[in-house]
Amino acid sequence: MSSLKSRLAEKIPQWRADVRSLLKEHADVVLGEATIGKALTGMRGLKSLVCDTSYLDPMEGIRFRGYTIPEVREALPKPSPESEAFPTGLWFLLLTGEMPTAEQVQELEQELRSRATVPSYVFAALDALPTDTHPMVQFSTAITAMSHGSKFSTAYASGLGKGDYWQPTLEDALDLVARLPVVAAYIYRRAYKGGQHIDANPELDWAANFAHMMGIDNVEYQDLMRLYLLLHIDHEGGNVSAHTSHVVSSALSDVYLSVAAGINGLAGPLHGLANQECLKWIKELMTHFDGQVPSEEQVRTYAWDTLNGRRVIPGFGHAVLRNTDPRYTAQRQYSLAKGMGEHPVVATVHRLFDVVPGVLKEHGKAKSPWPNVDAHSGALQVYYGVDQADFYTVLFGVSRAMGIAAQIIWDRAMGSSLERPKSMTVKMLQDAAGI
Ligand code: CMX
Repeated sequence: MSSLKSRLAEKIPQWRADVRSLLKEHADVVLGEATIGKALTGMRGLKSLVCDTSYLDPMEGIRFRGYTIPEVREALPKPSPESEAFPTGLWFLLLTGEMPTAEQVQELEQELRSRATVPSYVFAALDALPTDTHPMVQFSTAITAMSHGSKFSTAYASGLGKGDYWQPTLEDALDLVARLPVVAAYIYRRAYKGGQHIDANPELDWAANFAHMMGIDNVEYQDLMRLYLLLHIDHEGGNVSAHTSHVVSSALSDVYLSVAAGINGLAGPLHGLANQECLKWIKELMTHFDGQVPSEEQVRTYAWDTLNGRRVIPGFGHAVLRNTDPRYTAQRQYSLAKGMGEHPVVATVHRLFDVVPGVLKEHGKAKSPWPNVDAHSGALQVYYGVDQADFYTVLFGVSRAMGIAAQIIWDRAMGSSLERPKSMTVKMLQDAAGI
């Protein structure tokens, strides 16, 4: 048994006991209130989900199993002391709650390498789509198609007991995570490089191999890929993609179907697609001002034009965060440390940081005027020549699928219930309000 699986097998009985005891002895403890306001505003802030992999504090940002972003970047195993940490190590941490050793990460990397063969029917399904199909549609299609080989669904059909659901779910998750870079690189090469595909390099780690299969063998980009895939991995349970996958998975749909559902949510412009929208907005802004890095005044004018046109400024604001997203800060620091600040797109992103929050504050609508992860990620990709903005949400999705899969494994291990909240009619709300 791999050390990942054995750590889970050892820990799950205690986690189950903790959850059972909460349910048996404290089920009536009130966590928050469902009000008419919450029902009509997307349940914003309603405490009604459980997620152990990560927690999002409005001011501090994300913590992965209790660790901040700087802490995981420092403590997780790395290919070399100067490199970024292996995102697969963070997946181990999300799954088990334990900081992995270098040996455990190497074992997981090897496990993923051995599972990375994508069934030919997945490529056939992709090849049946027009090449200009949005990359997120292609990505979702490929993930859905892989459900054909789900080990969970086969085991479930054979009468698998509930206590063991997590085991074939872990198998499916390992297969899925192993294959995602192959699938995503296939989509990239198909969409933008004339379908000239590149084989995996077994010498490389999971993240670096993704960069290699995209066709970028620059070691700096491989390191950026590690950082990118680490930063986007998980953002607790209530965001659109994780929440959607959780609901679908609660019906015991397999990992592929559940993750694909979340990926479809990630493809929305208010969620993951904001990274695409942000780069497009920046390019339009720059084009508007002769392709130069715009001045502060020009950014202010353009931001106001966007707001007055009743559009959102992509990459700014957040449903939970009320401060600059530490995922943004990590990317900004990375760009400055690597001397990327002079690149016109990176410089424009930094100028937006100086201007847009002030504009959004003056506008007075957004509860948070600060940048989120999507405000910076595209500029780093452009720096290394990946300027196909339509592909950016696939990069996000490769990473986020890991966090979602970890959450699903936890749900299965805990025997989480079918998700079925109660809806009400507007008339019922009016009655409740005494109208
Ligand atoms: N530009 C313009 N208006 C904005 C805004 C922005 N960046 N952020 C919020 N607002 C507006 C909202 O549209 C809303 O307007 P209405 O009252 O007319 O509907 C008002 O401010 C209040 O919204 P909020 O409570 O602050 O924000 P929400 O929780 O409703 O939405 C989010 C959060 C992220 C969808 C919103 O800030 C937004 O649209 N941002 C731009 C898109 C973006 O960057 N999304 C990525 C988020 C991170 C991720 O999931 O990847």
